[in-house]
Amino acid sequence: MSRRPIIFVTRELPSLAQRRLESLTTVEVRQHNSNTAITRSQLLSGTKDADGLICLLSEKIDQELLNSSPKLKVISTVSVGYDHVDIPALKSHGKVKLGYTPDVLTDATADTTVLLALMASRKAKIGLDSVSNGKWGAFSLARGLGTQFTDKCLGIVGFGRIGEATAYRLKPFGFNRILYSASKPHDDRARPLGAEFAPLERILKESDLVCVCCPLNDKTRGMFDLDKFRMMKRSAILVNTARGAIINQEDLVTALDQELLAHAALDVTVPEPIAPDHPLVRHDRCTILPHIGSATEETRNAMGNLAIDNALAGVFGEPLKAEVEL
Ligand code: 8YV
Repeated sequence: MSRRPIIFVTRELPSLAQRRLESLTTVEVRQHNSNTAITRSQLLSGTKDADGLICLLSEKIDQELLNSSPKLKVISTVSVGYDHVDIPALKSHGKVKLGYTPDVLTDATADTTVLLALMASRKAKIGLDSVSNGKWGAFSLARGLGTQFTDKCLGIVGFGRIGEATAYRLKPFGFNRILYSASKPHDDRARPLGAEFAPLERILKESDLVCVCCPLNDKTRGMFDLDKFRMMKRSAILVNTARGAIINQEDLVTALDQELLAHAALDVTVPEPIAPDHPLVRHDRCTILPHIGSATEETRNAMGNLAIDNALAGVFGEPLKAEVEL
């Protein structure tokens, strides 16, 4: 009798997906079931005999891992982003498919962008701190005032699924214009929103709220640096729910200190977790969430299930439900 394919899973999945994983009978599931992140050597030894791997964005998938896993047919990442995967190495290796989890996390991530935009515009960080530190004080008509989005300009950097969903959510707040940047214009998707394709520089110059929704790659790494912050309105808000490395964080500290922009609201940082004494964490005009973009029951279970589907398809040589074209 031929052996059952082995799928190695680097973390516990959300409860419903985890139950499904545990009920699988056509494959042997091996799981690193600890609350702490898997170490590199645990990842390499767990994947060594595996036909399939279910992994997270924090786990580096590179040439060394491919070389040490001769049976591997599929890598199934529980994420839409795959900047942790060495794509050229995977491409030249040629025998391993890459599955990911697009679409199912679009709504949750766009919701988080809106959450951060509102937190920043209404100075929620200072307000929350004042409540918990006993500094709420007497009601003031003049202090702690935020801004609103009515008649302002919205800039969306990256107009994929999440960028588009973000624009749909934010439009009803009353923006009078929406600008977007992308590698090419998306006229059909932009038309119903009345969104205009624009170069990044124009977006930075004209927008009151700039939302970063693009993938991390060679073109976008460090894209937001001091030069770019100098182009922004001093009253502008920057929200990043994509990847921390798209922003040069040292430059962001300088830009906030020099009041080149009003507020940065981040769901992603470098590293994650960011140190609690990092100047961005300490800054009144920087709001940071711990990478919760996709962190809802519904979304994380859907991501887990899609990752299982991709892994199962891959180990049995079938087309993946959501495959990255290499
Ligand atoms: C995920 C993300 O929660 O999907 C992505 O690319 O950044 C997050 O939404 C994370 O990847 C979990 O692995």
